[in-house]
Amino acid sequence: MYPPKIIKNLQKRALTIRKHVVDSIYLAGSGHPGGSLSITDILTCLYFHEMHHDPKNPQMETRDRLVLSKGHSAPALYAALAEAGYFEVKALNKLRKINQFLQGHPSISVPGVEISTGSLGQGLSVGIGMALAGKLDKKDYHVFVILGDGEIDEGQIWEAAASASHFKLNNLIAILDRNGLQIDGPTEEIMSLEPIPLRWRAFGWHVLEIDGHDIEEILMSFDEAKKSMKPTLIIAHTIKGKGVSFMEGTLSFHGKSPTKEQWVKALSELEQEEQELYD
Ligand SMILES: Cc1ncc(C[n+]2csc(CCOP(=O)(O)OP(=O)(O)O)c2C)c(N)n1
Ligand SMILES: [Mg+2]
Repeated sequence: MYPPKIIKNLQKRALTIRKHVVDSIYLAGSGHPGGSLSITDILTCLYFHEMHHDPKNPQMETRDRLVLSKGHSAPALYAALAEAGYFEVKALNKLRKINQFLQGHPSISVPGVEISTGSLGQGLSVGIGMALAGKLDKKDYHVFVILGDGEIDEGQIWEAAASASHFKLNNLIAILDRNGLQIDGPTEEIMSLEPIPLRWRAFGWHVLEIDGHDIEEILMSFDEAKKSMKPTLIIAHTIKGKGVSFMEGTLSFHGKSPTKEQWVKALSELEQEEQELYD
């Protein structure tokens, strides 16, 4: 159990990040709101509670590492990094603009970004390299990798899954953003994934299932993952577009910016939710 104050503070932080996601994609005129909003609560818990990191010293050797393998959700990562203090919040307003540093997919030129991503399927392999290095160097950091459910269609994910258990990487925690949608439709129609828990257990992983918008469940799943002797997959059941009514559970906001009217409506919904938290 976590104190209600901790939970509430993280919920407030997540709303701030959701507002940045909506604002920055609106101002950019393009981007991926759906998959950014589905991982916002997870990223908030990582950067504002779970991870050992220092925005003033992004290269600190003992830091926990985060790999955003589903790189198209960069707006949520940038918002979390800016709120954490890696760079100025106002930089978010220049998302995807020519000659600005926050491009559509994460790049290592951005403070706090561990690895450039965007080509799906590669991040788990990179996370394995980081986790293996941690073992070899006898450092006790953890590596977190956020995967999309459509992304795990990629064959490279399964080679990586096999090697993580082979190398006994219990310092590796993968989080599957199980929002049920990929670019062309529902995951089970495009390339059925189930039974996900059995498949990953067969590959030697410890598997947990949580509500990926429940702050307490997210925090507790990290605690449990860190006790495991195996790499852990946290299947986080989420809603694509979470927090904005007309984006929730839809394919249409996978990769599309809101119109001006939609932007205003989205912000007013998020602000109302924020107000309720402060009451
Ligand atoms: C190798 C590769 N193929 C195709 C794409 C284009 N693409 C970007 S997002 C996406 C859908 C991913 O679905 P999912 O992993 O479920 O992401 P989410 O639902 O979290 O947005 C695709 C196909 C890509 N970025 N990389
Ligand atoms: Mg998905």
